[in-house]
Amino acid sequence: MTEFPKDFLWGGATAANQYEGAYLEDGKGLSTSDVMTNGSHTTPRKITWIKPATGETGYVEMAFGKSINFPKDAIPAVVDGYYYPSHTATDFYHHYQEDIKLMAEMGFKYFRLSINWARIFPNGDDAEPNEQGLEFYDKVFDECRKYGIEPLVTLSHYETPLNLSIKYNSWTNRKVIDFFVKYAKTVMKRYKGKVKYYLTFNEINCMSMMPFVAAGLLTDDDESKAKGAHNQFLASALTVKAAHEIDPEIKVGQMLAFQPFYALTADPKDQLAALKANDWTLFYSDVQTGGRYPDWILKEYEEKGIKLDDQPEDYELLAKYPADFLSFSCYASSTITTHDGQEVSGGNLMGGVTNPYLKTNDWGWAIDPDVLRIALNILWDRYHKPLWIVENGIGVKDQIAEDGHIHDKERISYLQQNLASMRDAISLDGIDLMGYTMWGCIDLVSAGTGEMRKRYGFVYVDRDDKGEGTLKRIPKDSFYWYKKVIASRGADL
Ligand code: BGP
Repeated sequence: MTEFPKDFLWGGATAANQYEGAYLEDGKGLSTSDVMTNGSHTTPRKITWIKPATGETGYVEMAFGKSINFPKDAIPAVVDGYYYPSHTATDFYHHYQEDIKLMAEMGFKYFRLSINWARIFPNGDDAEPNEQGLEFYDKVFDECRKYGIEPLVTLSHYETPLNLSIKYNSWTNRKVIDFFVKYAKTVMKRYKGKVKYYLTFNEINCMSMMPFVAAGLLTDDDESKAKGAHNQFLASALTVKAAHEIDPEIKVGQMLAFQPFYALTADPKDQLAALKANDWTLFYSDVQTGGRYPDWILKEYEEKGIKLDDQPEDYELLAKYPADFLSFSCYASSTITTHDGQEVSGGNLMGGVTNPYLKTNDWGWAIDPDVLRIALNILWDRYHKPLWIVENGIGVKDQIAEDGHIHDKERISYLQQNLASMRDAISLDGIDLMGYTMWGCIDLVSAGTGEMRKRYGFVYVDRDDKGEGTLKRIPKDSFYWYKKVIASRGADL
């Protein structure tokens, strides 16, 4: 069997709000994820709010593709009587030494984590950073270094400081660009020599589907989302510029949620629908990685009467400082049709209909290893920039067997096929794939449902959907399997 390249970056991925817990410890401020309750496969998560003038409380539901405009005069807030999974999560904050040791045992070269922005700037717009927050990540990076693990840092992973949402309506306001760039510069300077790879915004395109969750917007009309995207693009360009000035060794990547759309039939109408749906995702990489707005979106903005709060020099900046590499998440494919009467696929972030050729997991996500090779080819052909799969994996309701172990065959089989697909993309298609960080390498809270039982990890964490459990870490069968895969550089899947 062909091996993966010698310098392939093997590892796993996490996000602060789903993993760290300690949501108010050591000076951390509230972030958007801290006001999100748990949900389930059938019941959406809720974002709770308060009306400061009257004390009235309530919630809006976070259902994919559904509008979530907050009521007038309401601000998102932590409210009594709800369970908020991010407050404790799986407590990486107090388990980082144990967890990094487990990652080292598997042979990780890279550990993707996010810095929680509200640990560094608790309100987002503070004059000075919070030293205790900075110290925490110093300890984490030093621990990684002990084992020769490099960190891959996401600067913003669905955890905008809540104050920025309330005070500025988040990314709709150009002021937030400055706050973000200040934060980015603060951490890039502080961790110079410790962190080489950064990602700006996790799944930047998800702002169009869930503007509050992904980017902290309190409004979700098309103009707000267009402005939000524009301002994030500018923040990304300015971060690339600053990174190269601080240390030419630093590389700043884009992070896109890429779940390619297939047409259900050969009907040209379906083909066109799939093409346009993919264009919507790729708009974000056309700008952030490609450096320019595609013509069709400018036409669309014009037709809808959408006005960006832009300046002519914005476009020079975008062209001059595109992302150094393009990373993406890819769990599944989506299927689209213009024909009525098709079964709608369940639980799928991007929507779409059931693909008759594919099985799904318990949450309705299509199991489709070929989609990685397809996604890699599309992105490589379009941008010719190094690619990195920074999220992929399968959510499974793992159980501890009578022998005390977790026999997660389904996960191993999913990953075997997915890795084979990546290997083909490298060896048969000549694609520059830098690495792979499997999502949720140690069990953590699900972003979509807030559940614990939707588990992705190589390591089981004893915690349930109510936040109860000992937090004990137990390696699953996939832990030993992945260790063997990394040791054999993918020859032994
Ligand atoms: C991506 C997010 C992650 C992660 C993953 C799995 O969209 O970047 O934060 O959670 O999806 O999704 P879920 O947790 O809903 O299963």
